[in-house]
Amino acid sequence: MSTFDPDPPAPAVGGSPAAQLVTIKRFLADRQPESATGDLTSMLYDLAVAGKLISNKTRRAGLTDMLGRSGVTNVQGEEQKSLDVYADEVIAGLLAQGGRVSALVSEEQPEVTIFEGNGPYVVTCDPLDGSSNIDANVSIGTIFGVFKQREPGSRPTVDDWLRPGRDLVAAGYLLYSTSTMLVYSTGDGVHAFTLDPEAGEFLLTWSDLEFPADPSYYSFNLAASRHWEQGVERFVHWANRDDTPTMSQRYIGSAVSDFHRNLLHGGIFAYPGTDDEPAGKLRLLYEGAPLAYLAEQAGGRGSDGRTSLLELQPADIHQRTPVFVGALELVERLEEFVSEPLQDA
Ligand code: AHM
Ligand code: MG
Repeated sequence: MSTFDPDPPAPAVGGSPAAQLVTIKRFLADRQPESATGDLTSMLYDLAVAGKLISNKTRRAGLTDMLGRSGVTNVQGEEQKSLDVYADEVIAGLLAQGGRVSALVSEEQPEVTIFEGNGPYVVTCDPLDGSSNIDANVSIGTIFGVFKQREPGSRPTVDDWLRPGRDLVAAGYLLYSTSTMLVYSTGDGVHAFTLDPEAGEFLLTWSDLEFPADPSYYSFNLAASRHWEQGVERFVHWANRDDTPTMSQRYIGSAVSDFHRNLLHGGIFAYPGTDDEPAGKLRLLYEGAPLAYLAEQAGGRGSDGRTSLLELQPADIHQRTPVFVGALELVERLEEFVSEPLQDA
């Protein structure tokens, strides 16, 4: 029988640590293919700027009373904005001004926002994911995915955003935690940057991140386990067994943070469907698909339990999906359990 070690050595990170100071601007410019117009690079830089502003507001949230819900009036008689609303406005404003984006799908908006200028990209985003954690000072994040318009330069149509994640040309997230990080991929690996708040620059921390070989964590909200389908429960039992790789259970309840930790240290993050909500809680276009894109770029996989999240065709911009995303062997193992015949209770 193996013994439980509550304080194991820090697991290895599967990526190349930065050997020198490289700003995100320099990195984006260096990695941009010669044939590229620079539109994608500029748009990613706009998102980095949005991340700086949101990070700044997040850090001051407790001081400026941004924690509450929107609609509250502050002492100056101005209507207070919650951080979710602020983040949504900052991202929409910067992308609109940047001129590279023609449409934005946001968790905060019931409909798609169309921008003037007909930039070639369509962005999907959850401006502030995990925001129910804000009042407890728990880390939160921004998730984004980027599609290229089918006919760049024309007015965007529904076919430009209701499309499978396989069509994404970039995805990433910002993580607002002890430090602020930007992690993104444009299809040539996953790269992570940390914001130096003094310099106001995102500096390269890891390039070409990959899930490490030995996974450390599984991240499921076990309180909901009695409502999952059997295969998901059986996976968790397997993950707990002595003869499987030793993994700890860690669940922050903030998808970006759970995904990020598992990307660095190996693992799987899940938000399964339940008997009440078979599609779960997370949204395909701006949560599931971008995280699955990053996972694939890091050698992993994102799945709804049966099919890659990147193959699913959304029928609605806010469509939900079960999400299992992380190291390849764990997601594939989960899919095996889900596909096995039901066992008697
Ligand atoms: P949100 O988009 O409304 O913030 O909800 C998504 C968040 C995820 O970050 C997190 O994984 C999940 O909700 C946690 O939900 P639960 O508390 O049901 O486990
Ligand atoms: Mg969310």
